[in-house]
Amino acid sequence: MNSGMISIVGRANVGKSSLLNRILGEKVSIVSPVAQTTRNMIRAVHTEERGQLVFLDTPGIHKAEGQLGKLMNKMARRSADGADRILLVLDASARPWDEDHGWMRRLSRQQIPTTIALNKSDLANPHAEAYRKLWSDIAEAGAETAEHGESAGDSTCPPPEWIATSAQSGSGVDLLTSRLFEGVPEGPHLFPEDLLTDFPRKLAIADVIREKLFAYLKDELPHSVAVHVDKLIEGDEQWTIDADIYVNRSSQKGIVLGAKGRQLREVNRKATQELEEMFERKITLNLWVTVQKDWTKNFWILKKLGYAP
Ligand SMILES: Nc1nc2c(ncn2[C@@H]2O[C@H](COP(=O)(O)OP(=O)(O)OP(=O)(O)O)[C@@H](O)[C@H]2O)c(=O)[nH]1
Ligand SMILES: [Mg+2]
Repeated sequence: MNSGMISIVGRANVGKSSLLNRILGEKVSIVSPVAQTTRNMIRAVHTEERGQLVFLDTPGIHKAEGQLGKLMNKMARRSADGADRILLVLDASARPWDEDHGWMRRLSRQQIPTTIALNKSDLANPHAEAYRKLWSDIAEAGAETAEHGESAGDSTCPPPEWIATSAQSGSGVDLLTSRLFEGVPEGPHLFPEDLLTDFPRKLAIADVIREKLFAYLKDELPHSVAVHVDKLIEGDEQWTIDADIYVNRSSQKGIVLGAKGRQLREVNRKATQELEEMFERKITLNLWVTVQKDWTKNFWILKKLGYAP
């Protein structure tokens, strides 16, 4: 058997969480068209006869503003440190961004083997070659710097393996999974076989609510919104969940509520439906919108939300 830890990294919105859910065949990490959807590190376990892959889904690297953004970037960068292998996800349908560049520079200078998923291959992908060229240029430049003694980095970083994937259609995902199994050390399972994720239940519920909410919010508003599960009562027959939706300013409260609170009711309905499927129970979900002035800058609130260590 082969078993190992794989850190999934890349810039925001490339499909890291979508790809993870596809590999697992289960939804453990929320997905949305909004950049910076994932805010925590989410550990998920994929067990097969051939071994176990333990994934860490991470926030996408982005130009950070404020304490939350910086914490997310830091979390993502550090996740690469303890991994047996890195899965760098790129969006082949878009040209390389500075953040892709940044990851390549970082990964090409370290010794952890890297697999690269050129994701969104179901879309036109005229930029796939540009990414390959970018990697070889960066790796070459790194090797030259090391030769001139300007860097302590070792130039013998193994070349990455490239696989075209589509988290949407599933194409390339089986191949990717096989290559990841081949690419981690021989060894027994690291976690119990029936464990899918150790992400705390209250945080997972908050994320489902946030995902439903993101579908309605535009521009910068998603980045000003957080969800905190205040109470979770797990009865035998049904669960009751009380959750607060935090916004930064009182002007944002009405936007979240929508006309006559209709939007929030819709969010509640969709979240309840998904949570009932997830936990196979009847769920009563109570949602409140609360103004928490500048919560994105408040360390204690970030900690309460599980966004800070
Ligand atoms: N067409 C297409 N869309 C995809 C694919 N993978 C992901 N998406 C879409 O891309 C968007 C971002 O997906 P996520 O999985 O949330 O991306 P992420 O990299 O986890 O993003 P962050 O958590 O913000 O860093 C969503 O709208 C997905 O539906 C794919 O293979 N093809
Ligand atoms: Mg994500």
